[in-house]
Amino acid sequence: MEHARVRHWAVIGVVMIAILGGVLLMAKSGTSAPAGTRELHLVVRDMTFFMAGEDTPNPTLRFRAGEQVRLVLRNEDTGMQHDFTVGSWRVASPPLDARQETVLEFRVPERRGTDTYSCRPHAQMMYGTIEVE
Ligand SMILES: [Cu+2]
Repeated sequence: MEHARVRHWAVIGVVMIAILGGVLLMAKSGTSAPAGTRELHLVVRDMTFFMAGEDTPNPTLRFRAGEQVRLVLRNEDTGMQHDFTVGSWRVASPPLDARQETVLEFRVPERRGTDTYSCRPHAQMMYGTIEVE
């Protein structure tokens, strides 16, 4: 009986710590963008787009129709200019030199389906899919 009670409180303690950790994590990640804005960080290296910290080349970007996006783009390719554009959305960054970074803020169209993003100077190889759901 006594043993079961101790275990009961231990379980509650673990759950409380998990909830607290989740709240802290949410507070921390929410500092850079206003509520409801999706923020993503894209990096260009070796003529390829990557999500910062990941290694899937030219990853599929997923958005919700109508959502606000804050896209941070960084060019890490030495000696080469790159940009980011979604032609059908009229979204385009300026060309970035190596080690340059820019922030694009835009609203995803209210239309589900797929679109394509690319780098204009290298659109033949630097492109990927956007899925809007
Ligand atoms: Cu490029």
